[in-house]
Amino acid sequence: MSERVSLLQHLTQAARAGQLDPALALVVQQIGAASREISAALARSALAGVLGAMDSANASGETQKKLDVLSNDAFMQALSWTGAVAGIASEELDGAYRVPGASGGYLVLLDPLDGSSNIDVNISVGSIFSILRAPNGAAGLTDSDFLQPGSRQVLAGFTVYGPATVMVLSFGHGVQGFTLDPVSGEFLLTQPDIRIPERTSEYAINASNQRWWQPPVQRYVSECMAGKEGPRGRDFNMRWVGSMVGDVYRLLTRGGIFMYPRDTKDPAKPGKLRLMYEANPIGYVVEQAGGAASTGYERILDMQPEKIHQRVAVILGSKEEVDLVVSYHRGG
Ligand code: P6P
Repeated sequence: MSERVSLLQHLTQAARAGQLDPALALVVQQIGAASREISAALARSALAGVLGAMDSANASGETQKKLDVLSNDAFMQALSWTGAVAGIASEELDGAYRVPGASGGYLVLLDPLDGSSNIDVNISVGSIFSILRAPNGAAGLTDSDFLQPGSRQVLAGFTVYGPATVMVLSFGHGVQGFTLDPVSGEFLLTQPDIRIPERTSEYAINASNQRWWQPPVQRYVSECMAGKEGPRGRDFNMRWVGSMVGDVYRLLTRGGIFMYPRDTKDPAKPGKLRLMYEANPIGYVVEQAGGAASTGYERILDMQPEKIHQRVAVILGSKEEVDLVVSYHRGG
């Protein structure tokens, strides 16, 4: 069997081709190192005593799981010495962390362990990462330096911890997938060019929120449920993992639309998911794979963030379906 390309080889080739700043190759390698540590901790789970909750809460007041804290620590340790990272923002940190003595020109935003409510029931979870340029380098870094539209991301991706641990990555030249070899500990290129099918017959949404959805989403989902006999003229399937990374990896692989729309359950909340470290990085990857990512009213990557932990409505995946849902939001 031909030798597979490792993550480091892929990053090095991209750097040599002028597609990637060599400093980012080291940062991504370190994201891989943290992902490997988290994957091992998840695999040992109860044996390592890492299940269950802490008696602490994160910046949004959500109870932290032990693995939320372990994962955040793993990324902070892996990234802080690279010299390339000036600051880190994380779902698990109240404000941005300024890396001591850093001279680097990049900012990293993280959801260290997304879907952690699934950990205790052994369902796939993931780490999500987004990288921006530090507008003023490391000098005088403030939280506002992170508040850049998702279109300014230079690199984004996620690691899904499922039956296999897979890192999905983009730095503006398509989307690649790297599978962790548990024997060698290396991430090896297994999907060199991930493309989302434009057409799909599979949607993902938490249907228990149906009574709070806005009319465009009510209409779209009811038409999917009407199937062949309805206006869509074909049957649809539904999936909901309860972990965004799990749903997104599936739609990247076989198509689909993922929705966590704005609803009236809590009118003060514009959505459940976070713009900076969930919607933006996932939206970047989805667009790079030929899909679309919208709030229903605007392209997610065009949004000007106001707060690091702000929430947003998310409708993303196969372009045909996202465009249809957006047209319904526009009264189509
Ligand atoms: P619900 C996990 O908590 C998360 O942020 C996403 O990963 C996931 O898609 C969503 O929330 C699940 O939300 O309301 O179905 O539990």
